Amino acid sequence: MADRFSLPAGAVVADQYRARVRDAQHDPEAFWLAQAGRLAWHTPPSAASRSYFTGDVQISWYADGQLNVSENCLDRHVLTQPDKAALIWEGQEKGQREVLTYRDLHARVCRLANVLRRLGVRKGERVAIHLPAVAEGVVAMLACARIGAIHVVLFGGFSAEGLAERIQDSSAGVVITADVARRGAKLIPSKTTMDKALALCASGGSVRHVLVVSVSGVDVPMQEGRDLSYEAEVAQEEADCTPEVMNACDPLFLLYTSGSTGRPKGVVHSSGGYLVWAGLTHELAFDAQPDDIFWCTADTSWITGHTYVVYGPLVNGATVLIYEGLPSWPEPGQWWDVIDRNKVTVFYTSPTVVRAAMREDEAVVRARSLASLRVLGTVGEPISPEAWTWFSEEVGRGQCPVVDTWWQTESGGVLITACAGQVPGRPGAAGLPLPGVEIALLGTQGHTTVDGEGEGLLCLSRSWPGQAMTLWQDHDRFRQTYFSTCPGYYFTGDGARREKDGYIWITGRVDDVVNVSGHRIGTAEIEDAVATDPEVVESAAVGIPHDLKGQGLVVYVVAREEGRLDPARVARAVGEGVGRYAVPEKIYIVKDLPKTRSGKIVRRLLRKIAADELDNLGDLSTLSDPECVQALIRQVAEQN
Ligand code: 6R9
Repeated sequence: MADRFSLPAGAVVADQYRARVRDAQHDPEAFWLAQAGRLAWHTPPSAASRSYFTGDVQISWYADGQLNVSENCLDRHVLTQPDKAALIWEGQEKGQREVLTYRDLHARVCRLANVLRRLGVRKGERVAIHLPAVAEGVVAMLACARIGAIHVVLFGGFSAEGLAERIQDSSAGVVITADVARRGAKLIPSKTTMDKALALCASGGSVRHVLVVSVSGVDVPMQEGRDLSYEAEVAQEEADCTPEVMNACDPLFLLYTSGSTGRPKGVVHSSGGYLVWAGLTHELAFDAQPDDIFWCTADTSWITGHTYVVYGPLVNGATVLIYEGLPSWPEPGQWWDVIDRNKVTVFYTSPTVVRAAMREDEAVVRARSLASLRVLGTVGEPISPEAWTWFSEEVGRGQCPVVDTWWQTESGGVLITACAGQVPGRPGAAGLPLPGVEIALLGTQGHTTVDGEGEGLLCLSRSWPGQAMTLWQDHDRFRQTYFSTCPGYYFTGDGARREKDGYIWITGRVDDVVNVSGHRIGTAEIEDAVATDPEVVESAAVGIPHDLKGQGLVVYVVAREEGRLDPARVARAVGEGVGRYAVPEKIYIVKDLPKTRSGKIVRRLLRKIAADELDNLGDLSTLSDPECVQALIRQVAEQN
């Protein structure tokens, strides 16, 4: 039972927080049912969780409740605060700024929702959204929610192949893309890449229409009958649209993420439970206040963008900021200026951004006021105590709590953090599980729990409202992936250490997932892309520590014939198969990979060799050919 009690006596937390944890433990069903009261329901739910982690596995929250997510994020606030800014958008070009009130955002969402309906999109159909950081990204998600379509937001960095795979898997009927995406001085050809992707989809692919948002106004090829101008289409529609009444367990969206096996997983989130979780965690983690200007710098194609650019803050009636530009283009300090110009109160970003800022001249951050900031947060990867302290002192001027938030695509929202104003932060530690979140550390075999202080596989012993319901059209894979390693528990894929007073330190992924600047990259995905080259016999991708990116990706490739394969060609295969963001730091062409006698690649060794940690290679006696290690070290040294 020890794992049930997530708040040890030694933890120094605010009374309100302690009371919440106690209530949640005392009667979880009542606690979570009360949380449903955050939302406006067409039919309020009569029960909270009907979830179980055994047998077939079922994740079911507020099952008999009915609601519409966009109504919760918009209409409710249009009634009470129509003129409050919902969304402040700043473009990367000087002076580009737009403020959408709740009334404005509601109108835009309704117009697009009407377009989608006119194009035949019905409840339950998938709509793919492939947009840069423009207001239309938010509008598109909420428009889908309004008519009960399931949105699938796709990362701008995916290659045509990467897009095609996901569009086919989700069989989206409509795609919303842009002419181009601006990235500093570069223009990324979004529409052209999408055209290639659609050409790759099997003949008779599911996509009927492509709506093209004009970001820079450049001319792009439009396919007659299929492609439509977003602006021309929305201009024809009314600013009102009757919302579809949805069941709480109807999917709101699916979002692809990487795992240990090749194919990306379409994580499916619910309408009711997810929205409760988005609202509750936005409020708790960041101590959200009505007059906040909330800036989460995440791209909307990441779960962080879904939950903390769109659903969490908007369901709570807050003001969110979206900035299209890079932190240091055309010169360092852009993001600090965005904070000062817009009086941002909560700034939520990634450790990679913090590390990059730390490398700049201190004068850059010190020349800015940053006085509006109240709370700082990070997500996506561990933040070192040094980076945490720098963020707190230089950006927060020693005045703002820093919340390191640990969570995942599958969790819908934050699970572990030191809630601002409630739980004291501790540099390097993620914090405590949120009230009602019951974590357990399990032994490496997944059968014994680690009580109190100790280290183990990070699991959850009970469902929470934001938990993903399944993987798109593959419930069996869902069960296998998350519920078989530690029977009876949800296994996160991470390892963790717990201190005496309950603080959790995340020790990193224990599966074959590499975290490059917060991008979750499955090594199998990389290896699959490399394998498309006929000159490749086999390959192994591993992650090694990287100063700026947290982890860097290294790939070892065995070529069919010496001299016929070079690293640039392998890099191209990854760029084309997955996307440029996944191109490895370093590619080694080697003669052989170290394997166990049963033929398993020994990644531990590959990691150490790539990281140049040669003093302690560990036990080599289990290798089928221990000699290969010295040869490998030599080959790597030659290519460095
Ligand atoms: C929200 C998000 C999830 C994986 C997760 C873990 C790593 C996320 C972290 C963190 C240490 C943190 N991760 N936050 N590791 N400290 N605060 O990142 O979702 O893209 O699905 O990645 O990222 O390994 O399992 P997602």
